[in-house]
Amino acid sequence: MDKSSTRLSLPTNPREFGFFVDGAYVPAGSREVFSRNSPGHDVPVTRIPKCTEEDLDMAVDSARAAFDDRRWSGLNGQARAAVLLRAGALIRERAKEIAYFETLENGKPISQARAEVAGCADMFEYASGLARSLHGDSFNNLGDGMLGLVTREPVGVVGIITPWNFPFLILCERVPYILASGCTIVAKPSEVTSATTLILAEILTEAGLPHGCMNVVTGSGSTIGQALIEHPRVDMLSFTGSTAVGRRVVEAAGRSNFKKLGLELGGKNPQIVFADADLEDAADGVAFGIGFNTGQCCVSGSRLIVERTVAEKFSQMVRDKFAKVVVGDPLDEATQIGAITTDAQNRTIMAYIEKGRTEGARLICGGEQMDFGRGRYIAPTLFADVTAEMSIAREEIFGPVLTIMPFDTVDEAIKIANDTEYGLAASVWTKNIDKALMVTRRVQAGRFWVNTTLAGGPELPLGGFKQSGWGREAGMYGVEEYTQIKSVHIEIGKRTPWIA
Ligand code: TXE
Repeated sequence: MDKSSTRLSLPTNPREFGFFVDGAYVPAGSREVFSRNSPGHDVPVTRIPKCTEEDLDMAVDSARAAFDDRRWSGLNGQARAAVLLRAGALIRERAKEIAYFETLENGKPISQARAEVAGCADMFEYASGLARSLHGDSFNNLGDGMLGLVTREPVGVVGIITPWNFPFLILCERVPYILASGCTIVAKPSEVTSATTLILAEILTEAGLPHGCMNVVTGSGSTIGQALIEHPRVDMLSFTGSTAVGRRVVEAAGRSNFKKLGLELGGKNPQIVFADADLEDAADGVAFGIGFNTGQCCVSGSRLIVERTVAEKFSQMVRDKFAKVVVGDPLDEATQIGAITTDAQNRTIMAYIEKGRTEGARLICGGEQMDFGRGRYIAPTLFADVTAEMSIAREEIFGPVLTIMPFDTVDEAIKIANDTEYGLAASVWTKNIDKALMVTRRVQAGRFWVNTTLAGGPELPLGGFKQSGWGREAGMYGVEEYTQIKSVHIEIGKRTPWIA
Protein backbone atom coordinates (compact mmCIF):
# COMPACT_ATOMS: atom_id res chain seq x y z
CA MET A 1 0.00 0.00 0.00
CA ASP A 2 1.18 3.52 -0.76
CA LYS A 3 2.45 4.99 2.51
CA SER A 4 0.67 8.32 2.01
CA SER A 5 -2.68 6.50 1.89
CA THR A 6 -2.14 5.34 5.49
CA ARG A 7 -1.80 8.88 6.79
CA LEU A 8 -4.82 10.75 8.15
CA SER A 9 -5.20 14.29 6.91
CA LEU A 10 -5.16 17.40 9.07
CA PRO A 11 -8.39 19.28 9.79
CA THR A 12 -9.04 22.23 7.48
CA ASN A 13 -10.26 24.37 10.39
CA PRO A 14 -9.62 24.14 14.10
CA ARG A 15 -12.55 22.74 16.10
CA GLU A 16 -14.19 25.29 18.42
CA PHE A 17 -15.05 24.06 21.90
CA GLY A 18 -16.96 25.59 24.80
CA PHE A 19 -16.56 24.43 28.38
CA PHE A 20 -19.03 22.08 30.02
CA VAL A 21 -21.34 22.81 32.95
CA ASP A 22 -24.57 21.20 34.16
CA GLY A 23 -24.92 18.80 31.24
CA ALA A 24 -24.27 21.23 28.37
CA TYR A 25 -21.61 23.28 26.62
CA VAL A 26 -21.17 26.94 27.54
CA PRO A 27 -19.85 28.73 24.43
CA ALA A 28 -16.62 30.73 24.72
CA GLY A 29 -18.54 33.97 24.08
CA SER A 30 -16.38 36.98 24.93
CA ARG A 31 -13.82 34.95 26.87
CA GLU A 32 -10.23 34.70 25.67
CA VAL A 33 -9.59 31.59 23.62
CA PHE A 34 -6.50 29.36 23.57
CA SER A 35 -5.58 28.21 20.08
CA ARG A 36 -3.77 24.87 20.06
CA ASN A 37 -1.39 23.92 17.28
CA SER A 38 -0.67 20.27 16.48
CA PRO A 39 2.84 19.57 17.84
CA GLY A 40 3.59 17.30 14.88
CA HIS A 41 2.61 19.83 12.20
CA ASP A 42 2.29 23.32 13.73
CA VAL A 43 -1.22 23.88 12.40
CA PRO A 44 -4.18 25.07 14.53
CA VAL A 45 -6.39 22.14 15.53
CA THR A 46 -8.56 23.28 18.44
CA ARG A 47 -9.76 26.47 20.10
CA ILE A 48 -10.51 26.27 23.83
CA PRO A 49 -12.02 28.94 26.11
CA LYS A 50 -10.02 30.33 29.00
CA CYS A 51 -12.49 30.06 31.87
CA THR A 52 -12.75 32.71 34.54
CA GLU A 53 -13.02 32.15 38.28
CA GLU A 54 -16.77 32.86 37.97
CA ASP A 55 -16.96 30.01 35.45
CA LEU A 56 -15.22 27.74 37.93
CA ASP A 57 -17.66 28.77 40.67
CA MET A 58 -20.54 27.95 38.33
CA ALA A 59 -19.05 24.49 37.64
CA VAL A 60 -18.45 23.80 41.35
CA ASP A 61 -22.01 24.95 42.18
CA SER A 62 -23.34 22.57 39.56
CA ALA A 63 -21.31 19.62 40.92
CA ARG A 64 -22.18 20.61 44.50
CA ALA A 65 -25.93 20.71 43.79
CA ALA A 66 -25.78 17.38 41.94
CA PHE A 67 -24.00 15.79 44.88
CA ASP A 68 -26.02 17.34 47.66
CA ASP A 69 -29.45 16.45 46.23
CA ARG A 70 -28.29 12.82 45.79
CA ARG A 71 -29.40 12.63 42.14
CA TRP A 72 -26.38 10.37 41.50
CA SER A 73 -25.18 9.03 44.86
CA GLY A 74 -28.78 8.15 45.76
CA LEU A 75 -29.16 5.81 42.78
CA ASN A 76 -28.54 2.14 43.31
CA GLY A 77 -25.40 0.49 41.94
CA GLN A 78 -27.31 -1.07 39.08
CA ALA A 79 -28.45 2.33 37.79
CA ARG A 80 -24.95 3.80 38.08
CA ALA A 81 -23.49 0.75 36.37
CA ALA A 82 -25.91 1.15 33.44
CA VAL A 83 -24.68 4.71 32.79
CA LEU A 84 -21.01 3.66 32.96
CA LEU A 85 -21.64 0.75 30.59
CA ARG A 86 -23.38 3.01 28.08
CA ALA A 87 -20.50 5.48 28.33
CA GLY A 88 -18.08 2.64 27.50
CA ALA A 89 -20.13 1.76 24.43
CA LEU A 90 -20.26 5.42 23.29
CA ILE A 91 -16.49 5.76 23.70
CA ARG A 92 -16.12 2.76 21.39
CA GLU A 93 -18.54 4.34 18.90
CA ARG A 94 -16.59 7.63 18.88
CA ALA A 95 -13.15 6.03 19.24
CA LYS A 96 -11.80 7.30 15.91
CA GLU A 97 -12.77 10.88 16.63
CA ILE A 98 -11.37 10.79 20.19
CA ALA A 99 -8.08 9.23 19.02
CA TYR A 100 -7.79 11.80 16.22
CA PHE A 101 -8.10 14.78 18.60
CA GLU A 102 -5.79 13.10 21.10
CA THR A 103 -3.14 12.79 18.39
CA LEU A 104 -3.74 16.29 17.03
CA GLU A 105 -3.29 17.95 20.41
CA ASN A 106 -0.71 15.67 21.99
CA GLY A 107 1.43 14.48 19.06
CA LYS A 108 1.29 10.78 19.94
CA PRO A 109 1.05 8.18 17.14
CA ILE A 110 -2.51 7.60 15.94
CA SER A 111 -2.26 3.80 16.38
CA GLN A 112 -1.26 4.32 20.01
CA ALA A 113 -4.06 6.83 20.58
CA ARG A 114 -6.60 4.31 19.26
CA ALA A 115 -5.30 1.58 21.56
CA GLU A 116 -5.51 3.96 24.52
CA VAL A 117 -9.11 4.89 23.70
CA ALA A 118 -10.09 1.20 23.54
CA GLY A 119 -8.46 0.77 26.96
CA CYS A 120 -10.51 3.70 28.25
CA ALA A 121 -13.79 2.12 27.14
CA ASP A 122 -12.69 -1.01 28.99
CA MET A 123 -12.17 1.03 32.16
CA PHE A 124 -15.75 2.27 32.06
CA GLU A 125 -16.97 -1.27 31.49
CA TYR A 126 -14.92 -2.62 34.37
CA ALA A 127 -15.88 0.22 36.72
CA SER A 128 -19.57 -0.43 36.01
CA GLY A 129 -19.20 -3.74 37.87
CA LEU A 130 -17.47 -1.96 40.74
CA ALA A 131 -20.42 0.41 41.15
CA ARG A 132 -22.41 -2.69 42.09
CA SER A 133 -19.70 -4.41 44.15
CA LEU A 134 -18.71 -1.47 46.36
CA HIS A 135 -19.62 -2.36 49.92
CA GLY A 136 -18.58 -1.96 53.52
CA ASP A 137 -18.20 -4.38 56.39
CA SER A 138 -20.11 -5.61 59.41
CA PHE A 139 -19.24 -6.75 62.95
CA ASN A 140 -21.64 -9.38 64.20
CA ASN A 141 -19.39 -10.28 67.11
CA LEU A 142 -20.10 -7.35 69.42
CA GLY A 143 -22.48 -9.27 71.69
CA ASP A 144 -26.24 -9.79 71.56
CA GLY A 145 -26.94 -6.11 72.21
CA MET A 146 -24.89 -4.56 69.43
CA LEU A 147 -24.31 -4.72 65.69
CA GLY A 148 -21.47 -2.81 64.04
CA LEU A 149 -21.55 -1.59 60.46
CA VAL A 150 -18.81 0.04 58.43
CA THR A 151 -20.31 1.84 55.45
CA ARG A 152 -18.65 3.60 52.56
CA GLU A 153 -19.99 6.94 51.36
CA PRO A 154 -18.84 9.03 48.39
CA VAL A 155 -16.50 11.86 49.40
CA GLY A 156 -18.49 14.52 47.50
CA VAL A 157 -17.35 16.93 44.81
CA VAL A 158 -14.05 15.84 43.27
CA GLY A 159 -11.76 18.16 41.31
CA ILE A 160 -9.54 16.45 38.75
CA ILE A 161 -6.46 18.14 37.27
CA THR A 162 -4.81 16.22 34.46
CA PRO A 163 -1.61 16.67 32.42
CA TRP A 164 -0.98 16.65 28.67
CA ASN A 165 0.88 13.38 28.25
CA PHE A 166 -2.16 11.04 28.36
CA PRO A 167 -5.11 13.45 28.36
CA PHE A 168 -7.81 10.81 27.81
CA LEU A 169 -6.18 7.80 29.46
CA ILE A 170 -5.30 9.52 32.75
CA LEU A 171 -8.81 11.02 32.83
CA CYS A 172 -10.37 7.58 32.32
CA GLU A 173 -8.15 6.06 34.99
CA ARG A 174 -10.12 8.30 37.35
CA VAL A 175 -13.58 9.35 36.10
CA PRO A 176 -15.38 5.95 35.93
CA TYR A 177 -14.12 4.96 39.38
CA ILE A 178 -15.05 8.33 40.87
CA LEU A 179 -18.52 8.06 39.35
CA ALA A 180 -18.82 4.45 40.53
CA SER A 181 -18.28 5.72 44.09
CA GLY A 182 -21.18 8.20 43.72
CA CYS A 183 -19.11 11.43 43.65
CA THR A 184 -19.59 14.31 41.21
CA ILE A 185 -16.78 15.95 39.22
CA VAL A 186 -15.19 19.22 38.11
CA ALA A 187 -12.33 18.37 35.72
CA LYS A 188 -9.60 20.75 34.53
CA PRO A 189 -7.53 19.30 31.70
CA SER A 190 -4.15 20.66 30.63
CA GLU A 191 -4.58 23.85 28.61
CA VAL A 192 -2.85 22.25 25.61
CA THR A 193 -4.92 19.03 25.52
CA SER A 194 -8.49 19.80 26.56
CA ALA A 195 -10.50 18.43 23.61
CA THR A 196 -10.96 14.81 24.65
CA THR A 197 -11.95 15.73 28.21
CA LEU A 198 -14.75 17.85 26.77
CA ILE A 199 -15.77 15.02 24.45
CA LEU A 200 -15.99 12.69 27.46
CA ALA A 201 -18.36 15.13 29.19
CA GLU A 202 -20.59 15.05 26.07
CA ILE A 203 -20.51 11.26 26.07
CA LEU A 204 -21.43 10.97 29.74
CA THR A 205 -24.43 13.24 29.28
CA GLU A 206 -25.56 11.17 26.31
CA ALA A 207 -25.06 8.01 28.38
CA GLY A 208 -27.59 9.30 30.91
CA LEU A 209 -25.36 10.75 33.61
CA PRO A 210 -27.55 13.27 35.46
CA HIS A 211 -26.69 16.89 34.67
CA GLY A 212 -24.12 18.47 36.94
CA CYS A 213 -22.27 15.25 37.71
CA MET A 214 -19.48 15.86 35.17
CA ASN A 215 -18.33 19.46 34.57
CA VAL A 216 -15.22 20.58 32.69
CA VAL A 217 -13.49 23.95 33.07
CA THR A 218 -10.67 24.86 30.71
CA GLY A 219 -7.77 27.26 31.05
CA SER A 220 -4.31 27.61 32.49
CA GLY A 221 -2.96 25.90 35.58
CA SER A 222 -1.82 29.07 37.28
CA THR A 223 -5.28 30.67 37.08
CA ILE A 224 -8.14 28.20 36.92
CA GLY A 225 -6.09 25.23 38.22
CA GLN A 226 -4.89 27.19 41.23
CA ALA A 227 -8.47 28.38 41.93
CA LEU A 228 -9.71 24.78 41.79
CA ILE A 229 -7.12 23.46 44.26
CA GLU A 230 -8.00 26.29 46.65
CA HIS A 231 -11.76 25.96 46.24
CA PRO A 232 -13.48 25.58 49.61
CA ARG A 233 -16.48 23.70 48.20
CA VAL A 234 -14.44 20.95 46.54
CA ASP A 235 -14.13 17.95 48.87
CA MET A 236 -11.34 16.03 47.18
CA LEU A 237 -8.77 16.70 44.51
CA SER A 238 -7.01 14.28 42.21
CA PHE A 239 -3.90 15.87 40.73
CA THR A 240 -1.60 14.35 38.11
CA GLY A 241 1.40 16.40 37.04
CA SER A 242 4.74 17.70 38.18
CA THR A 243 6.05 17.27 41.70
CA ALA A 244 6.47 21.06 41.93
CA VAL A 245 2.75 21.71 41.32
CA GLY A 246 1.91 18.70 43.54
CA ARG A 247 3.55 20.58 46.40
CA ARG A 248 1.34 23.62 45.69
CA VAL A 249 -1.72 21.35 45.75
CA VAL A 250 -0.80 20.11 49.23
CA GLU A 251 -0.19 23.68 50.45
CA ALA A 252 -3.48 24.91 48.95
CA ALA A 253 -5.42 22.08 50.61
CA GLY A 254 -3.92 23.08 53.95
CA ARG A 255 -4.78 26.73 53.37
CA SER A 256 -8.37 26.09 52.27
CA ASN A 257 -10.54 23.24 53.56
CA PHE A 258 -8.11 20.32 54.07
CA LYS A 259 -9.62 18.63 51.04
CA LYS A 260 -8.67 14.99 50.63
CA LEU A 261 -5.94 14.54 48.01
CA GLY A 262 -4.84 12.00 45.45
CA LEU A 263 -1.50 12.81 43.81
CA GLU A 264 0.29 11.11 40.93
CA LEU A 265 3.57 12.93 40.39
CA GLY A 266 6.91 12.36 38.71
CA GLY A 267 9.03 9.25 38.33
CA LYS A 268 12.60 8.18 37.56
CA ASN A 269 11.87 4.56 37.02
CA PRO A 270 14.49 1.81 37.00
CA GLN A 271 14.74 -1.01 34.45
CA ILE A 272 16.95 -3.67 36.08
CA VAL A 273 18.40 -6.15 33.60
CA PHE A 274 20.27 -9.24 34.84
CA ALA A 275 22.71 -11.17 32.65
CA ASP A 276 20.43 -14.25 32.80
CA ALA A 277 17.45 -12.39 31.26
CA ASP A 278 16.18 -13.08 27.76
CA LEU A 279 18.26 -10.16 26.50
CA GLU A 280 16.39 -9.88 23.20
CA ASP A 281 13.07 -9.47 25.05
CA ALA A 282 14.67 -7.12 27.55
CA ALA A 283 16.20 -4.88 24.84
CA ASP A 284 12.83 -4.62 23.12
CA GLY A 285 11.06 -3.90 26.42
CA VAL A 286 13.64 -1.32 27.49
CA ALA A 287 13.38 0.49 24.13
CA PHE A 288 9.58 0.42 24.40
CA GLY A 289 9.69 1.58 28.04
CA ILE A 290 11.47 4.82 27.13
CA GLY A 291 10.30 5.28 23.51
CA PHE A 292 6.56 4.89 24.17
CA ASN A 293 4.81 8.28 24.16
CA THR A 294 8.28 9.81 23.44
CA GLY A 295 9.26 9.05 27.03
CA GLN A 296 6.65 11.54 28.23
CA CYS A 297 5.18 9.07 30.74
CA CYS A 298 5.39 9.29 34.50
CA VAL A 299 6.15 5.54 34.37
CA SER A 300 8.75 5.65 31.56
CA GLY A 301 11.66 3.31 32.29
CA SER A 302 14.30 6.02 32.16
CA ARG A 303 17.14 4.43 34.17
CA LEU A 304 18.66 1.26 32.72
CA ILE A 305 20.53 -0.61 35.48
CA VAL A 306 22.29 -3.54 33.82
CA GLU A 307 24.58 -6.31 35.07
CA ARG A 308 28.15 -5.32 34.20
CA THR A 309 29.04 -8.58 32.41
CA VAL A 310 26.46 -7.84 29.68
CA ALA A 311 26.33 -4.04 29.90
CA GLU A 312 28.27 -3.23 26.74
CA LYS A 313 26.53 -5.90 24.66
CA PHE A 314 23.11 -4.89 25.99
CA SER A 315 23.62 -1.20 25.29
CA GLN A 316 24.43 -2.10 21.66
CA MET A 317 21.23 -4.17 21.50
CA VAL A 318 19.16 -1.20 22.75
CA ARG A 319 20.95 1.11 20.30
CA ASP A 320 20.02 -1.28 17.46
CA LYS A 321 16.38 -1.18 18.57
CA PHE A 322 16.43 2.64 18.65
CA ALA A 323 17.89 2.66 15.12
CA LYS A 324 14.90 0.66 13.84
CA VAL A 325 12.04 2.39 15.65
CA VAL A 326 9.85 4.52 13.37
CA VAL A 327 9.84 8.18 14.45
CA GLY A 328 7.63 10.52 12.44
CA ASP A 329 4.28 12.09 11.64
CA PRO A 330 1.80 11.14 14.40
CA LEU A 331 -0.99 10.84 11.83
CA ASP A 332 0.90 8.13 9.94
CA GLU A 333 -0.22 4.58 10.77
CA ALA A 334 3.38 3.34 10.71
CA THR A 335 4.70 5.82 13.30
CA GLN A 336 5.83 4.43 16.65
CA ILE A 337 7.28 7.59 18.20
CA GLY A 338 5.57 10.90 17.46
CA ALA A 339 6.18 14.55 18.29
CA ILE A 340 7.18 16.21 21.55
CA THR A 341 3.99 17.71 22.96
CA THR A 342 5.04 21.27 23.82
CA ASP A 343 7.84 23.69 22.95
CA ALA A 344 8.63 24.01 26.66
CA GLN A 345 9.01 20.23 27.01
CA ASN A 346 11.17 20.10 23.87
CA ARG A 347 13.49 22.73 25.37
CA THR A 348 13.60 20.87 28.70
CA ILE A 349 14.60 17.59 27.03
CA MET A 350 17.26 19.20 24.82
CA ALA A 351 18.67 21.04 27.86
CA TYR A 352 18.98 17.73 29.74
CA ILE A 353 20.76 16.15 26.77
CA GLU A 354 23.22 19.04 26.77
CA LYS A 355 23.67 18.69 30.54
CA GLY A 356 24.38 14.97 30.14
CA ARG A 357 27.16 15.78 27.67
CA THR A 358 28.72 18.50 29.84
CA GLU A 359 28.46 16.36 32.97
CA GLY A 360 30.61 13.74 31.24
CA ALA A 361 28.17 11.02 30.17
CA ARG A 362 28.99 9.18 26.91
CA LEU A 363 26.37 9.64 24.19
CA ILE A 364 25.83 6.30 22.43
CA CYS A 365 23.09 7.42 20.04
CA GLY A 366 20.47 10.11 19.43
CA GLY A 367 20.90 13.40 21.24
CA GLU A 368 19.48 15.57 18.48
CA GLN A 369 16.27 16.98 17.04
CA MET A 370 14.92 15.18 13.97
CA ASP A 371 13.86 17.39 11.10
CA PHE A 372 10.61 16.47 9.32
CA GLY A 373 10.08 19.95 7.95
CA ARG A 374 7.61 20.93 10.68
CA GLY A 375 6.78 20.03 14.28
CA ARG A 376 9.35 18.99 16.90
CA TYR A 377 10.87 15.55 17.22
CA ILE A 378 13.77 14.13 19.25
CA ALA A 379 15.74 11.00 18.34
CA PRO A 380 15.75 8.26 21.03
CA THR A 381 18.86 8.96 23.07
CA LEU A 382 21.15 6.67 25.03
CA PHE A 383 23.82 7.76 27.53
CA ALA A 384 26.46 5.44 29.07
CA ASP A 385 29.09 6.19 31.76
CA VAL A 386 26.37 7.80 33.84
CA THR A 387 27.08 8.33 37.55
CA ALA A 388 24.61 8.64 40.43
CA GLU A 389 25.13 12.38 40.94
CA MET A 390 24.46 13.45 37.34
CA SER A 391 21.21 15.32 36.83
CA ILE A 392 20.27 13.01 33.93
CA ALA A 393 20.39 10.13 36.45
CA ARG A 394 18.36 11.90 39.13
CA GLU A 395 15.81 14.23 37.57
CA GLU A 396 12.70 13.39 35.56
CA ILE A 397 13.53 14.34 31.95
CA PHE A 398 10.16 13.32 30.48
CA GLY A 399 11.56 12.58 27.05
CA PRO A 400 13.16 9.74 25.04
CA VAL A 401 16.42 9.78 27.00
CA LEU A 402 17.77 6.62 28.64
CA THR A 403 20.76 6.45 31.02
CA ILE A 404 22.80 3.30 31.66
CA MET A 405 24.44 2.36 34.97
CA PRO A 406 26.13 -1.02 35.51
CA PHE A 407 25.94 -3.19 38.66
CA ASP A 408 27.76 -6.29 39.97
CA THR A 409 25.46 -7.76 42.66
CA VAL A 410 21.71 -7.99 43.36
CA ASP A 411 22.15 -5.74 46.40
CA GLU A 412 23.91 -3.11 44.33
CA ALA A 413 21.15 -3.20 41.69
CA ILE A 414 18.51 -2.66 44.39
CA LYS A 415 20.54 0.14 45.97
CA ILE A 416 20.90 2.01 42.66
CA ALA A 417 17.20 1.48 41.87
CA ASN A 418 16.17 2.97 45.24
CA ASP A 419 18.61 5.89 45.02
CA THR A 420 15.90 8.36 43.96
CA GLU A 421 13.31 10.58 45.61
CA TYR A 422 10.66 8.97 43.39
CA GLY A 423 8.93 5.58 43.61
CA LEU A 424 6.39 5.28 40.84
CA ALA A 425 7.32 2.19 38.80
CA ALA A 426 10.08 -0.34 38.18
CA SER A 427 10.86 -3.31 35.92
CA VAL A 428 13.12 -6.30 36.42
CA TRP A 429 14.32 -8.66 33.69
CA THR A 430 15.66 -12.10 34.76
CA LYS A 431 14.81 -15.76 34.31
CA ASN A 432 15.75 -16.43 37.95
CA ILE A 433 12.57 -16.35 40.05
CA ASP A 434 14.45 -15.75 43.32
CA LYS A 435 16.15 -12.64 41.95
CA ALA A 436 12.90 -11.39 40.41
CA LEU A 437 11.01 -11.72 43.69
CA MET A 438 13.82 -10.29 45.81
CA VAL A 439 14.01 -7.21 43.59
CA THR A 440 10.22 -6.83 43.43
CA ARG A 441 10.02 -6.89 47.23
CA ARG A 442 12.88 -4.52 47.93
CA VAL A 443 12.63 -1.85 45.25
CA GLN A 444 10.26 0.93 46.35
CA ALA A 445 7.73 1.46 43.58
CA GLY A 446 3.94 1.50 43.33
CA ARG A 447 3.89 -0.44 40.06
CA PHE A 448 6.20 -3.32 39.19
CA TRP A 449 6.81 -5.27 36.02
CA VAL A 450 8.65 -8.60 35.81
CA ASN A 451 9.96 -9.48 32.34
CA THR A 452 7.71 -6.84 30.81
CA THR A 453 7.07 -3.12 31.17
CA LEU A 454 4.20 -0.61 31.00
CA ALA A 455 1.57 -3.38 31.18
CA GLY A 456 -1.72 -2.11 32.60
CA GLY A 457 -5.45 -2.48 32.72
CA PRO A 458 -8.43 -1.53 34.84
CA GLU A 459 -8.04 -4.23 37.48
CA LEU A 460 -4.74 -3.22 39.08
CA PRO A 461 -4.29 0.02 41.03
CA LEU A 462 -1.90 2.83 40.07
CA GLY A 463 0.12 5.17 42.25
CA GLY A 464 3.48 5.87 43.76
CA PHE A 465 5.75 5.47 46.77
CA LYS A 466 7.87 8.31 48.15
CA GLN A 467 7.59 11.66 46.31
CA SER A 468 5.71 10.07 43.40
CA GLY A 469 2.42 10.63 45.12
CA TRP A 470 -0.37 9.74 47.52
CA GLY A 471 -3.21 7.28 47.14
CA ARG A 472 -4.18 4.89 44.38
CA GLU A 473 -6.31 5.16 41.23
CA ALA A 474 -8.19 2.44 39.29
CA GLY A 475 -9.44 -0.97 40.33
CA MET A 476 -11.59 -1.33 43.45
CA TYR A 477 -8.78 0.51 45.29
CA GLY A 478 -9.49 3.49 43.04
CA VAL A 479 -13.21 3.48 43.85
CA GLU A 480 -12.58 3.16 47.59
CA GLU A 481 -10.14 6.08 47.44
CA TYR A 482 -13.12 8.34 46.64
CA THR A 483 -15.17 7.15 49.59
CA GLN A 484 -15.25 7.99 53.26
CA ILE A 485 -15.74 5.36 55.89
CA LYS A 486 -18.48 5.64 58.48
CA SER A 487 -18.71 3.43 61.59
CA VAL A 488 -22.23 2.70 62.82
CA HIS A 489 -23.02 1.09 66.20
CA ILE A 490 -26.58 -0.21 66.43
CA GLU A 491 -28.06 -1.14 69.79
CA ILE A 492 -30.35 -4.17 69.72
CA GLY A 493 -33.10 -4.37 72.32
CA LYS A 494 -33.31 -2.52 75.63
CA ARG A 495 -30.51 -0.14 76.56
CA THR A 496 -28.60 -0.71 79.83
CA PRO A 497 -29.43 2.57 81.60
CA TRP A 498 -26.72 5.07 82.59
CA ILE A 499 -28.99 6.73 85.13
CA ALA A 500 -30.91 4.25 87.30
O1 TXE B 1 3.27 20.04 34.41
P1 TXE B 1 2.28 20.78 35.38
P2 TXE B 1 3.93 20.64 33.07
C1 TXE B 1 6.32 16.51 34.82
C2 TXE B 1 7.34 16.35 33.72
C3 TXE B 1 7.26 17.64 32.97
C4 TXE B 1 6.98 18.59 34.09
C5 TXE B 1 6.34 19.88 33.68
O2 TXE B 1 8.62 16.20 34.30
O3 TXE B 1 8.45 17.97 32.34
O4 TXE B 1 6.13 17.90 34.95
O5 TXE B 1 5.16 19.64 32.91
C6 TXE B 1 -1.97 22.14 35.97
N1 TXE B 1 -2.49 24.87 40.28
N2 TXE B 1 5.04 15.90 34.52
O6 TXE B 1 4.49 21.99 33.30
O7 TXE B 1 2.53 22.23 35.34
C7 TXE B 1 -1.73 22.25 34.50
O8 TXE B 1 -2.61 23.20 33.91
C8 TXE B 1 -3.25 23.89 39.78
C9 TXE B 1 4.81 14.61 35.07
O9 TXE B 1 2.95 20.49 32.00
O10 TXE B 1 2.38 20.06 36.68
C10 TXE B 1 -1.99 20.84 34.04
O11 TXE B 1 -3.40 20.64 33.92
N3 TXE B 1 -2.98 23.26 38.64
C11 TXE B 1 3.42 14.18 34.94
C12 TXE B 1 -1.43 20.01 35.20
O12 TXE B 1 -1.41 20.90 36.32
C13 TXE B 1 -1.88 23.63 37.97
C14 TXE B 1 2.63 14.64 33.80
C15 TXE B 1 -0.01 19.48 34.98
O13 TXE B 1 0.85 20.53 34.68
C16 TXE B 1 -1.04 24.65 38.43
C17 TXE B 1 2.97 15.96 33.36
C18 TXE B 1 -1.37 25.27 39.65
N4 TXE B 1 -0.64 26.24 40.19
C19 TXE B 1 4.15 16.52 33.70
N5 TXE B 1 -0.02 24.78 37.55
C20 TXE B 1 3.05 12.78 35.30
N6 TXE B 1 3.09 12.44 36.58
O14 TXE B 1 2.64 12.01 34.45
C21 TXE B 1 -0.22 23.88 36.56
N7 TXE B 1 -1.36 23.19 36.80
